Amino acid sequence: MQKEVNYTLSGLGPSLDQFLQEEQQQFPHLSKALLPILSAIAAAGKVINDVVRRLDLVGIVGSRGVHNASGDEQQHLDMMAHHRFVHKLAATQEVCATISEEAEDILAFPHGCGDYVVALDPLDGSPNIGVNASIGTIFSICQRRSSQSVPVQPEDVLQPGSRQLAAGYILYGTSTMFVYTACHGVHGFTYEPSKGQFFLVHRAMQMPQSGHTYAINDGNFDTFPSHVQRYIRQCRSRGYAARYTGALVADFHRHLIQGGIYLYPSTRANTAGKLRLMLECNALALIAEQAGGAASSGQQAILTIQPQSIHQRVPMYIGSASMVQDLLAGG
Ligand code: FBP
Repeated sequence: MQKEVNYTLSGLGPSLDQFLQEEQQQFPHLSKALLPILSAIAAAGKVINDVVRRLDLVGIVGSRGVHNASGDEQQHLDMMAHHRFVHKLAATQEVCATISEEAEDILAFPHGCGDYVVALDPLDGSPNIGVNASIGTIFSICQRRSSQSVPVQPEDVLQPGSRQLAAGYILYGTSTMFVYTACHGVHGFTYEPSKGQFFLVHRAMQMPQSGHTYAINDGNFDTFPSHVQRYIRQCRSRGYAARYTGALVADFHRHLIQGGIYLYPSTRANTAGKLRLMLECNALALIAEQAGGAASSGQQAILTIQPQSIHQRVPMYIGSASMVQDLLAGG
């Protein structure tokens, strides 16, 4: 009889809320609003996690038969996640507006107060929803630039990634993790359902300077720019592992832990790349740089790009610094 695997939850680290309070005390200049906003995002993530773990049972798999502002086919779970995050953010009274992959325009909250704007990809990796593969949520927090006395302006949301106050993601994987930075390092938390809380498991995460894994949709190889094709051939000749899950958050998280590079270049179908600067790239680029990694569009660092529109797409090469530099050197 195989010995039953026993584990205990003793010695759990601080919960996310406890850690956020500690960080606030350690860095008094951090906005007091970050705690309720990040807690609201985590709370919505717990609800999504609960649904994700029983998707086929609750009958929420499948397409709505419509397309979002980016032209992607909208899944029921996309919209359910969108509404859940927007509702929780509005309730904080700290957020004046959100932008979301699932909404065409700025969603200004009627209460009018709140000094912060949040950019969201409520559900990253939508093609994975119906096949029990990892999916994620990506978020980014900036301070509004216009006065609270006027309605939210486009310049309140169209800010370069370097102006983010905090950013992160939730990974609904084999376990559910919350990873964020408030520009004082990157910290990872694992959700414990029996306690209904995220608990610290990775303090001050550092992305390895190099790695032996690359993530790219090889099906588009023939349409990649020549320098990307050269780099992929180099990875193959070095015996690197190709790991592409179909969810940016899952691929990125692997590289944050083990080192590696994720590439989404321009392709025939997406000549400016597929990923959205405001809703996916900026948040992960801040995490990458805070953890010692790098993120580039091929032309410039992701965090320096001045956005022109909410759903603007950019190519992105993100991960271990030396791997991104190798790619750019061959560019
Ligand atoms: P969504 O936000 O619409 O899911 O698009 C982003 C994404 O799903 C990434 O998570 C993933 O890495 C990529 O698109 C997969 O795209 P493709 O199927 O073109 O390789």
